Amino acid sequence: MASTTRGAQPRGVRDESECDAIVIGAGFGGLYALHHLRDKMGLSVRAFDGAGGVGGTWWYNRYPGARVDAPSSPFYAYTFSKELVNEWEWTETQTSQAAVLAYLEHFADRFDLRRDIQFDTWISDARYDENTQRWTIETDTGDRVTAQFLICAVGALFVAHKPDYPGINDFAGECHHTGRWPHVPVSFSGKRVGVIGTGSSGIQSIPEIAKEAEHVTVFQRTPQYALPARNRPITTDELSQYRENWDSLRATMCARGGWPFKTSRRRASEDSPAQRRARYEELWEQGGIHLAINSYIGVLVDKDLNHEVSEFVRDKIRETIRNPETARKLMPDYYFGTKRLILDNGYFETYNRENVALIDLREDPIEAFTPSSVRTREGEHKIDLLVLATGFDAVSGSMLKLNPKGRGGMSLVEKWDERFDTYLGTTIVGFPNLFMIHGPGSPGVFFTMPLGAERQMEWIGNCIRHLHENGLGAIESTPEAETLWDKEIKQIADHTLYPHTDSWYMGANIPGKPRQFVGHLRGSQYFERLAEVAEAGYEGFAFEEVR
Ligand code: NA7
Repeated sequence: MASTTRGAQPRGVRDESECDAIVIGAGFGGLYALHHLRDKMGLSVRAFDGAGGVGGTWWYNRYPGARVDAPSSPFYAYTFSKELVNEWEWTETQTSQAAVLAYLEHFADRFDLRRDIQFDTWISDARYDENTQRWTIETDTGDRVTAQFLICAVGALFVAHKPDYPGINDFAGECHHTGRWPHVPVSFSGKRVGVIGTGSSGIQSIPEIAKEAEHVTVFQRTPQYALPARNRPITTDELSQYRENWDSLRATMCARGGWPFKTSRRRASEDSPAQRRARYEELWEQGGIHLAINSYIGVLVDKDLNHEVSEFVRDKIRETIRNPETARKLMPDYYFGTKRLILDNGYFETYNRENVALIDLREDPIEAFTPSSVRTREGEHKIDLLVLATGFDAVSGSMLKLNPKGRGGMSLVEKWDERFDTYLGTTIVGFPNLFMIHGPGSPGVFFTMPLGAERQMEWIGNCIRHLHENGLGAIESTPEAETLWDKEIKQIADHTLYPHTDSWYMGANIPGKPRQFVGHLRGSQYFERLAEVAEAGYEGFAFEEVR
C-alpha cells in the first residue's frame, strides 16, 4: 500500500503523490474523517478544502445572528473524546457561529490536523480507475493525488441557491448570500436593506440587521413557524453535570435520534384540550425544540394533532405582532415541523419596529430588479444592500458540484440525473471505494450532525479495515441494495407529514431538482442498520480482490 503523507506545498508546484485516503472537506465530517483514518487507523491521508480554513459550513455562514439551529451546546460537538468534552468551555445554550468555528479550530490544532489539510484548494476532477482500483483527484492548484479511498465530506448545506429573478444581476448595490458571507464586517448602518428568504438564515439575521439598518424590507415567500430559542449563558453547574454524565448522555443521544432530551410517550387523547394547551405553553416557555419533540406522540404524523400545535404557534405569532395585517402575512400554513425547524431570537418582535416592512411575495411577487431597487407587482422598494437568505441545493448539491467520475467514466451528474439514490447514504453504485459523510439517504440533517459524522466515519473505517484484512481492493454497493434503500427511506418519510410540504427536504426549493426525500428520518434505527449490514458480512456490497 502506497503511503506518502505531506503538508501543504507552495502554489504552482505540480505535485503528484499517493496516499491511502483522500478526504474532501474540512468541516465537522472531514476533520473527524482525517483524525479517524490517520490517527486511529494509521493510514496516510490528505485532505482538501476550497475554504481558507477549517469549519465547512461554519466557515461560510457567518452572517449576523448565525447560530446552531438544532439541540445545541454542548451536544452539537464531537462526542468521542472525553478529554475534549472536559476541556472545551461552551458558554451559551444556543451556540453562535463564532463559537462553533473556534471549537473546530481548537479541534484541528489539538489533533494536529492542519498539516494534512490543503486549504484554498478546489478539486477540479475526481476519477476512479478500475484497473488500479484507485481514485485520482486533480486540484485547481496543480496537484494530482491518488488514493484507494475517496471520502466525500462535502457538506449538506454548501451549494448556495441564488434565485434567478429577471434582472437580479442589474442590482448595483452590495449583495451577499448568507451562505457565502464576507469575512470582513458588513455595515448596515444608514442603509436600506432588502432580505429575500425567511428560513433559518433569514430569521436569524433579520433581527440583527434591523438593529443597525436604516430600513429593512423582508421579501417572504413562505411564512414560517419559529420557536423561541431562549438562548442564555450555560452555568458552570450545568457544564459539570454534562461532563460527569457524559457517557450516559452520549448513549442517550445515540438511542434518541441524536439528542439527549426526553421525548414524550404520551398520547394526545390522554389529555383534555385545556391540558394539552397547558402542556404546549410549558414547552413553549422552555424554548428550543421542546415543543416539537416533547408534546405528544405523532405530531409529525397525525394531521389533527399537527393542526392543533400549528394553531398554538400561530396564536403566539398573532399575540406578538402589533399590526394585524403584518400578523396575517406571517401566518404559516404548512404542517408544523415539516420544514426545517427554526429557533429564533426575537424574529417576530422585529416586525413591531418602525424600520421593518414585510412583503408577502405570494400576494405581491417580485417582477424585476433595477440598479437600486426591487420592483414588486405593487410597488418599488429602494435598497442599498441585498441579502439573499435563499438557502442551498441541499444534501445532493455538493456531491453534484464535485461530480466524481466512477466506473466507465460515468459522472455523478449522469448517475443522479433523475434520482439521487445511494446505499446507506454513504455509497453509490458505480462509484467503488467512494464514501460519503451525510450523503443523501443518511440521517445527516435529521440527527446531531457531529455525532452522526463520527458514527458514519467509524463504520466507514471498519469497512476499510475489512477490505485490508481480507486482501480486497474494492467495495461497491449493488443496484438491488440501492433500490431497497431508496424504498426504505421513502417508506419512513411517507409515514410522516414531511412529504406533504414543499421544502428543501423534498428538493422542492431548487427548480428542476428531483422530488425525493433527502434523508433517513430515524437516526438511531439507521445506525443499527449500519451495524447489521457489517455483521452480515457487508450485506448489499460486492467486493473485488486486489488487482
Ligand atoms: P432555507 O431554509 O432553504 O430558506 C430559504 C428561504 O429562502 C426560504 O424562506 C425560501 O422560501 C426562500 N426562497 C428560496 N428561493 C426563493 C425565491 N426564489 N424567492 C423568494 N424566496 C425564496 O435556507 P436557510 O439558509 O435559511 O437555512 C438552511 C439551513 O441552514 C437551515 O435549515 C439550517 O439547518 C441551517 P420557501 O420556504 O422555499 O418558499
